[in-house]
Amino acid sequence: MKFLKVNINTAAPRDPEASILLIYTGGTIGMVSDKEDHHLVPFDFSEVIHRVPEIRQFKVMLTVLSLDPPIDSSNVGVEHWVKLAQVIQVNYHEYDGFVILHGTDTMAYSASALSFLLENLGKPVIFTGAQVPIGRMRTDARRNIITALEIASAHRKGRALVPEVSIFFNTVLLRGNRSTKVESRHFNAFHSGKYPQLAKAGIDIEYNNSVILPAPSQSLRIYQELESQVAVMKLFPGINQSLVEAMLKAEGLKGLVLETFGAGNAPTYPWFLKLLREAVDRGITILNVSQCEEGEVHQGQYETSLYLKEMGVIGGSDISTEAAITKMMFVLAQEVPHPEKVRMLEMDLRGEMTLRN
Ligand code: ASN
Repeated sequence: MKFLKVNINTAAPRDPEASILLIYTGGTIGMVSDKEDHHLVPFDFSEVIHRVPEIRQFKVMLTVLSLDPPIDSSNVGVEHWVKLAQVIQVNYHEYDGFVILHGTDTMAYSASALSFLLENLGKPVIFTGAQVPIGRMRTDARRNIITALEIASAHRKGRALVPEVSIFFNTVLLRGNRSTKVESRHFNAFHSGKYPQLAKAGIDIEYNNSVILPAPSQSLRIYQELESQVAVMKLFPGINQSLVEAMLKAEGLKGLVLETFGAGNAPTYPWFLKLLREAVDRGITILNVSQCEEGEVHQGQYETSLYLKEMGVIGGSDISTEAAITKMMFVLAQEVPHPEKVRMLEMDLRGEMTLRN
């Protein structure tokens, strides 16, 4: 996988307010209709930039890297996340901020993964994209790119206003690992129901400073390992024993995100309890997250979650599924003893969950 530097004719202002690295990975933002079949396929970024002439008015130094070839975000994998983290590390000191153009379908997963891979991040890493390709009249791409660039450049007294991995979309800036794609048709594609918006873009961009992560006191550390032997199991009434068994006994499985009902509840069928208990005893790490859009997991509130706690299932509080699966990939790849991995999953590492005592 490689990134190409795109030579674009942006203005190089004499007195730039910031320098930004724009990383194009693909997604609808840069798609065109395939001539034969009329389905959307990604296209070259040098074309994309021609559609946003406003960028030339920005007083920022802009460098563009483009994934070659660009991809639909359904094809994003662990290797793309590691590569993006490496690109940010290599360029970290040269730029004030990073904007990643990415398909919307898996953007919340990618933003979550990057939040874990980049520890002590002191600069903005903003994901954005579009619902309508940039070549179309009613595209939302132009506004999303321009606002993301503005937020990535925003600083006060030499410090970035938003030193974390976030998603800017439509009118809102959200913490990356708190976001979920909720819309496939309208422009307000992302939501973060369990955490306040970091900023809202109207006539002005209003920052909600009290909920933005503080600047770190230590320097950036990147991680390059993710464990891919993980799975998500969404519970539903009537779930079938052989399916649960096949999943829990899948060869090599190391971790499971269990999407439970309400405040972290699951069936108490004897076969279900037995399979879960055996999995935990085999060393499979299980993280309990709720299917609810609001509220959190509280293991032990009901009998239907008490046994999960007793057998060693970890309560995920209000973490989203996207953040839970990427956090699990990150934590299980660490070379630390198992109890330390459990402790990390219970902790709030990058603002991804709310801890309540
Ligand atoms: N399929 C596209 C993607 O995620 C959707 C989009 O970007 N709006 O790459």
